[in-house]
Amino acid sequence: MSERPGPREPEAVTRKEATQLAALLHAVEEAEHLLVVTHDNPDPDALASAAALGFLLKSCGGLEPTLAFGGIVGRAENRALIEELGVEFLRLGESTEIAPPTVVALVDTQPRAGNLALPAGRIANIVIDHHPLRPETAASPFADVRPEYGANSSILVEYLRAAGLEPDRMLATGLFYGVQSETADLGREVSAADITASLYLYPRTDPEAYGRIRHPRLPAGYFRSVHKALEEARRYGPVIVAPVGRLAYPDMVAELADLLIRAKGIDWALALGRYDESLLISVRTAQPTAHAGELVRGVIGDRGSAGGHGMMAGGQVRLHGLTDDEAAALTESILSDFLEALSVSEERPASLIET
Ligand SMILES: [Mn+2]
Repeated sequence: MSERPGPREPEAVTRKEATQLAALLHAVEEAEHLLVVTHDNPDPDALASAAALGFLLKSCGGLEPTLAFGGIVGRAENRALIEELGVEFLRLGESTEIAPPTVVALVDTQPRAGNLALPAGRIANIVIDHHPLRPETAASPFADVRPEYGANSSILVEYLRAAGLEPDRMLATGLFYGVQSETADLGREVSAADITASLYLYPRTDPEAYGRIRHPRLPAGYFRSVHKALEEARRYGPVIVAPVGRLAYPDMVAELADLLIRAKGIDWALALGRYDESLLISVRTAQPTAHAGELVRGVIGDRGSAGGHGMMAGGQVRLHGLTDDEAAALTESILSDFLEALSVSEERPASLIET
């Protein structure tokens, strides 16, 4: 009988992981300060990754990390996550200055990703991400990009283990939630590494804290946006689109896309809405072999920025300086370009909830 490889021992550290860790620590050897930046309006995977890298480089590199992002966190689950993690995040603005001796690390994003508040011209010294590799990342002295990983948090778990560092309950809970939310409970774009990370993390979590993150109380704005999305949602064959107008908070579009992709018979869900001076777009697909990121990049083109994975993606288009009518026209044209790209522009729209 041939030997089959069993499930990987969560505690086993491979030589590759040890080498990666050594290279990462080498990249911060001369550093005095560390700034860990993740993408704007960060999701749980991004927040947990930032907290984990901060903990790692504080413990092994002796650095006092500042964690930061641009935009805001609106989703109640993500706000609860930050609270449970018990770490401070600095909000980066366009005018935020970063002193030169600071080592900048990006997590769950890459240089010039579009939704990143890193000042132009500032090189990221460290990049740890699981989105498709961007050419600009080649300029970073240390880059570890693994698009085959469902969650960036799973990469960070490997670094912690390689360093022999035990995450405390809050960090383990945050990382566990990061992996679960990013992979729809290990059901979307999941890799063996995400499962290994989850098995490692789960016994270290605080189940009550996890419950508080997973099932937070929701503000009225959430219900208003869901109500509006359900009313506005139109089906074009297997595609559902929901233009929701003004958003209560930016990450609401992702929340709505996650909700709408659960509709029976739907292969693609698209939610879009306005926040501040931007049109925000979130896309989900139920097709494991799809290329949602490429689709969104292709449709938005030079009208804005976009990125994502195979089954989830997002983008933003600046509406700055446009009148309400012009903004509405641009939104309509983006919407119809999506329908075109998904070959459903000939379909007759039908309401989701009215029969
Ligand atoms: Mn991620």
